[in-house]
This record gives sequence, structure tokens and C-alpha cells, in this order.
Amino acid sequence: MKLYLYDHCPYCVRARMIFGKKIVPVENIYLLNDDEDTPNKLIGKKMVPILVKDDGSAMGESLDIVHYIDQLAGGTLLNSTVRPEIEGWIKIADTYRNFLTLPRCISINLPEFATQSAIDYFVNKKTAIYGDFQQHLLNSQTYIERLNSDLITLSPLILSDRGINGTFSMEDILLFPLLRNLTMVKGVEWTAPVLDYINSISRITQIPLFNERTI
Ligand SMILES: N[C@@H](CCC(=O)N[C@@H](CS)C(=O)NCC(=O)O)C(=O)O
Repeated sequence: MKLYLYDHCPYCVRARMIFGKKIVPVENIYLLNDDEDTPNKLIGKKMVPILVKDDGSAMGESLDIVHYIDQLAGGTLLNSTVRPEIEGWIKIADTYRNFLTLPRCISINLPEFATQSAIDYFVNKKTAIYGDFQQHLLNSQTYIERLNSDLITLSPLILSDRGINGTFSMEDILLFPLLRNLTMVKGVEWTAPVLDYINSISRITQIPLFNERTI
């Protein structure tokens, strides 16, 4: 199977997590961010992740891919219960996380941004939706302080390093990709429980963090 993705894409990380956790072999293919043709041909729109199965058929939508691989790999199926506190936490982080990660992800040598035209494509597209990247960088401290405070709120919700609700579950699939992206941000005060959690899920899913190239 082949998985088409971008390294900075949290939805792609959801898909990567189930392959890593269930030890299902897959070829990861990182598209350039301005490559519209490949995804358009596969699923009729410019969006990743895309799974191309062994029979050649293509599947979009991260959670569909997660469920497909979860069933295919056998073993215990992911518990899909998500606590309202986790849903609420994600909703709050969603209000500012992109302001921190979008302007940084283009500068940390990710494969989808290997060319200037891929970077320009991304900056133009995302600026139209989220606002000026430079302004967000200038406002970083405000967002970092919000995140620091939210990490303190998150800490007591972590029941185990193996999975936030005790075992690996849908909560991890939804939460870890956001936290992993935020490891590219310099100056975040990670609490010990959150740090242990992301390091452990990174190991379990074989998805490296960005903490060695923070900006
Ligand atoms: N609902 C989709 C969302 C996927 C998504 O938004 N992917 C983004 C990358 S993070 C994308 O491909 N956007 C098109 C673009 O950036 O041009 C899923 O869960 O798979």
C-alpha cells in the first residue's frame, strides 16, 4: 500500500499512526505542496492523506483510512470513545495552533516544501485563510502563553503513556497529531506528563517529533 502525504499535515499523522501502531507495512510518499495533479487524479481533489490500496483503488479521509487499517490489521479494534474534555481541549487548541505552526513548518526542511514554488503555493493559500504569516510569528508569545496554560489543563487528562485514556484509542488519533506539530515551536513549556505522553506515542507509532528543529 502507498500513503500520499505531507509531513506537517495532522490528518496525515492520524493515518500514519495506525500503520505504525499496528505495524502494517506502507510506502510513505511525500507530495510537493503545489502538486495538484497527483491528488486530483487519485481522489478528484487536492487533499491528503490518500491511501492507495494493493488493488490500486484510492481512499481519502484520514479517519476512513484509520478505520480501514484498524479492521484490516486485526487485533483489538480502537476504542472510539472520545471524552468531552478531550474534544473540548482540541476545540480550544484549534483556535490558535495554526497561527504557531503554519509560519514555521515551511522552514524546517519538510519534504513537501522542498521547492520554492511549493512554499509560495502554501503561503499564498494559507495566508488567504489564516492571515499574514509574519504577523502570526510576531504574535507567537501570546499564542505560546495560551498553549502553556492549555498544556497544564491537559496534563491530568493523560491516564497513561500508552494511550491518553489508558490504552491506545481514537483520543490519541485525534490529539497526538496536533501536539506533534506544536513540537516545532520554540519556547513551549511542555509539562512532564504531556512530554512523556508525546514521546511515548511517537515511539509506539514510529512518528518522529519536530523537537530537534524548533523555531
Ligand atoms: N477531512 C480530511 C482533511 C484533510 C486535509 O485538510 N488535508 C490538508 C492538509 S493538512 C490538505 O490536503 N489541504 C489541501 C492543501 O493544503 O492544499 C481528512 O481528515 O483527511
